[in-house]
Amino acid sequence: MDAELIIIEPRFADKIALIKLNRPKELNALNLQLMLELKSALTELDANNEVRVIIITGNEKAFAAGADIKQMADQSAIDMLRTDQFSTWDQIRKTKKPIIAAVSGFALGGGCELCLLCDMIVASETAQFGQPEIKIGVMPGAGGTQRLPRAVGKAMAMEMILTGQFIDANEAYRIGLVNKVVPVEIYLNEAVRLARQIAAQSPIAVQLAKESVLKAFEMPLQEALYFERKNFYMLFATEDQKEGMAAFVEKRTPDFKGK
Ligand code: DAK
Repeated sequence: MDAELIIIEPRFADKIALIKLNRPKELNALNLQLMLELKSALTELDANNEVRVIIITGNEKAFAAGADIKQMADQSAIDMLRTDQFSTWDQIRKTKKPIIAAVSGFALGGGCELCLLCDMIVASETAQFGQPEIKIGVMPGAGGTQRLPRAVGKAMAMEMILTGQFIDANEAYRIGLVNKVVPVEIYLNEAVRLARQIAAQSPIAVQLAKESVLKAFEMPLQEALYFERKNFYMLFATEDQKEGMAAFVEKRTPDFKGK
């Protein structure tokens, strides 16, 4: 795929791939082209057996400062409805492999929502998160009003969404929005370290575990528990389950093949 606004860096030796958002002058504002490229990259990497974990990152100054306000400014409601340009976001949600957001600088509006669509967030000490849409006369539209309260609870989500104020990385950690906060020099390495740990597991178990965790936010408890149990049973059809349990008994490291 010829991408202009993202850089894809496969690291097959580690079974991971990095996607770098690359509109630095615009603080990685998520315009339609960038979102389409991101969607295609995720679709390709999700289908690539050499890749088990995907990292999305930006640069030190910005993960992404939101959807591109200049591109949206003159749109009418009917334009938006007719083109449904934002449906690319649904595709990101459908990625089966785990996605880690490695965040430094601004993660605002759609940028924060993109983080919320990822499965884990590693933040640099300089990261700032916010849903400032209220300040430009709108509100979050890519999941912020739903995923943020599920991640951090109603009180903090309300405050962030209704005031538009940003929170810093330590506050994001305190309220459970991010997994860890590390110095800016190492945030990407830290995300890679986390990705490698996951990539060493059985990819089928990882996929079904991710799918099951996401159901916690989408289904009533009883149905979700049933869904979890079926996934658990299904893993007994894999060679990786046999390998994992045999390796435990034989006191060796398992070699998961993804079969
Ligand atoms: N869009 C377009 N350009 C942006 C931008 C954005 N979101 N954020 C920054 N830029 C551009 C600036 O216009 C500036 O460009 P020039 O003027 O130099 O040409 C350049 O990036 C550098 O920005 P600043 O000069 O403003 O830099 P500062 O360090 O002074 O300030 C800032 C950084 C991040 C505090 C500030 O740029 C800012 O407040 N940016 C806007 C943040 C924001 O309001 N974000 C939310 C946007 S609304 C949906 C999907 C997604 C969405 C909605 C629905 N569906 C699936 C339905 C998402 C909506 C949004 O994200």
